[in-house]
Amino acid sequence: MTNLFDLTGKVALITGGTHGLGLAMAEGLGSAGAELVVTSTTPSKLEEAIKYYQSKGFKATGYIFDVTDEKIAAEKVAEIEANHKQIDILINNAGIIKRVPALEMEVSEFRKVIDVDLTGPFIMSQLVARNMIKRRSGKIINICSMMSELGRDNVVAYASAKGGLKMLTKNLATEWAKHNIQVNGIGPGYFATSQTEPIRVDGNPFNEFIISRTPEGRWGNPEDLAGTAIFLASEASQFINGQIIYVDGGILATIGKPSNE
Ligand code: GCO
Repeated sequence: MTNLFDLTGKVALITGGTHGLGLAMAEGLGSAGAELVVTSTTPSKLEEAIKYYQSKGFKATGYIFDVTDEKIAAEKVAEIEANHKQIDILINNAGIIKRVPALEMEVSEFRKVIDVDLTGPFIMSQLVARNMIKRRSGKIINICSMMSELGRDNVVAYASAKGGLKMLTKNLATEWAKHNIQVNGIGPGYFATSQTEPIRVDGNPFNEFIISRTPEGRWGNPEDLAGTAIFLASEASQFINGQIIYVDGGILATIGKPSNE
């Protein structure tokens, strides 16, 4: 039986793949044989990430551009396809969060989060799908969130974007499955990354809350995501479409339990 999880010969484009969850998923795909193409808007972070991937023996290239700028993104995707044969796998990982009470959030702040976390994945998916459709093959993986399913104080824009990203995933699957493109999502639970650092500090009530709310009793580690990313990027998931796989330590499985248990 061939190795269904082998990504040798595949080109994987990971947006925001310079740190945290993006880096962990990129490293997973690289370890499965994929060539890595990573985007960022921060040259220093990109340079450091590419050096890291190359130190692991992966073929890795970086491109600086903002996924919300459809004109630049179109130029860059064309450049990537010219330089790297084709894009077999797209991981829409780039995202931002703004933690502000809904009543205090500036509309401009709301729009910015929606633009990066939802419009950006739409732009990138549309751009890579054109040649995936011609080749009748492609994998698109959208990085959703617990907030694709649940609300929480102070993340109204992020939750709205991630809820939308879940439905973007289902809708693109509906339209593109007939072209043998699999469009799925990964919903990370609460992971120990720079994005969650402010709410993870010892003594922060939210830190204890998440640990108590997660049946596995811990924050996720970025490497906990690599296997699911490889799975959804590989031949092992050819008949999976429009699904969000939650890698959450069990959070969504439970209502939780009283603190005295
Ligand atoms: C927050 C966290 C979450 C996590 C993740 C959960 O402020 O609630 O940052 O948004 O990052 O998205 O799935």
